[in-house]
Amino acid sequence: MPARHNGNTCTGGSGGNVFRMGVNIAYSYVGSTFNDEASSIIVFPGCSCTFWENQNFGGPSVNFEGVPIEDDLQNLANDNFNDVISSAECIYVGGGG
Ligand SMILES: [Ca+2]
Repeated sequence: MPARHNGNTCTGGSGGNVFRMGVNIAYSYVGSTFNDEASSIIVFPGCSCTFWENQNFGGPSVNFEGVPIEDDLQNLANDNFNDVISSAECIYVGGGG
């Protein structure tokens, strides 16, 4: 079943350690569990999420717009962002889901 924005979070996933980000929220540090550990992320339709290599929104960044595709899984390795993200921001832009 495709992931869906549920009004409370913009990212999620299934199984294992899942980093769930709220809507219209930014984390200057994603926390020790996910820092330099995330390999993939699900961005729900209607959300726009940006991830930075360094804390405090520093260094290179990558942006994902949630689209209603099968499972919405974004492989961070495709953007050379595997195991590097340290800060993140997600906003709800609407129009998805
Ligand atoms: Ca990092």
